[in-house]
Amino acid sequence: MFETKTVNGIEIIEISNAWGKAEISTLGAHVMSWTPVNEKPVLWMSKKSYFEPGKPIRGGIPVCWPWFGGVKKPSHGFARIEKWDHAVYELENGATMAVLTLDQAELADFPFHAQLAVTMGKSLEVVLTVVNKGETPVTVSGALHTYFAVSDIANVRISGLDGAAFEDRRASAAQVTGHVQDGEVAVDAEVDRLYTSTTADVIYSDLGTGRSILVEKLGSYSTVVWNPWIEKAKAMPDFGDQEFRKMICIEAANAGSDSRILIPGVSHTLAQKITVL
Ligand code: TA6
Repeated sequence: MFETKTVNGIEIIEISNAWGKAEISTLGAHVMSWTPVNEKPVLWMSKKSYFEPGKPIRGGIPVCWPWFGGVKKPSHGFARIEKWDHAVYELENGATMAVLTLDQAELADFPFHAQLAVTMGKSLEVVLTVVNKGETPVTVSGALHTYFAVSDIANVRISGLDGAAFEDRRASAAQVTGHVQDGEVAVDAEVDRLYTSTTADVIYSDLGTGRSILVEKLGSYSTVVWNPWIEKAKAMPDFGDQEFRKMICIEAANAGSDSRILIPGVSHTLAQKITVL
């Protein structure tokens, strides 16, 4: 079943079924929370997040499109700060699907149609499908910028990226390229890594709760792992100074060399599927 409520003039879709419950903001087509039945919340949300038109929500699953990062303003594209239309469907297997759409041509320098399909069943599946409705190819980048809730960042171990090349995107990095992941990813300082050529599934384990979560993806050769740590957390007004201890971002991306050329009329899909093991 689903209901909608309005907060600050923004419609929030609340879905619940036998598998759990979730909230999706129509501002940004943004999954704000997901709590499987008999589980603690899977996604993290800052207690200081903005929730107003034109500002990104800090937590959940930001939809970064049609560009990733600060290559242009607004950072991570306009999709996450625009209001999307929505429809909700109850599926035969007991899952619930919310379909959100955006196609305001004036937002981009090319006409497009974007759709985000969020299906909540045993897993949470988030599928971004985009189409270039113009006459010429355009290059886009993006990510499903998922913030996961953790007991403490010191308890996080991420497997599945061993041997993968990555770019160290911290401002303090002595060297950006030429890194290779050695074993599991653990975090004891700022981490801002773009793993540049991996389609691997990732499992992150929380040694504090004993919970492991499988993060699968589709339509992506790049994965981003981010934790701002102390200084960057302090520098963000919508991020509590100590909140970095309670989150890790694992993002299915089309970023860096994994940017995509959208041929007119040919769709591209970027998807992430999250399952509590
Ligand atoms: O995905 C990692 C990253 O690109 C970091 O460099 C940091 O900027 C983060 O995204 C958050 O970006 P935002 O624009 O949401 O503050």
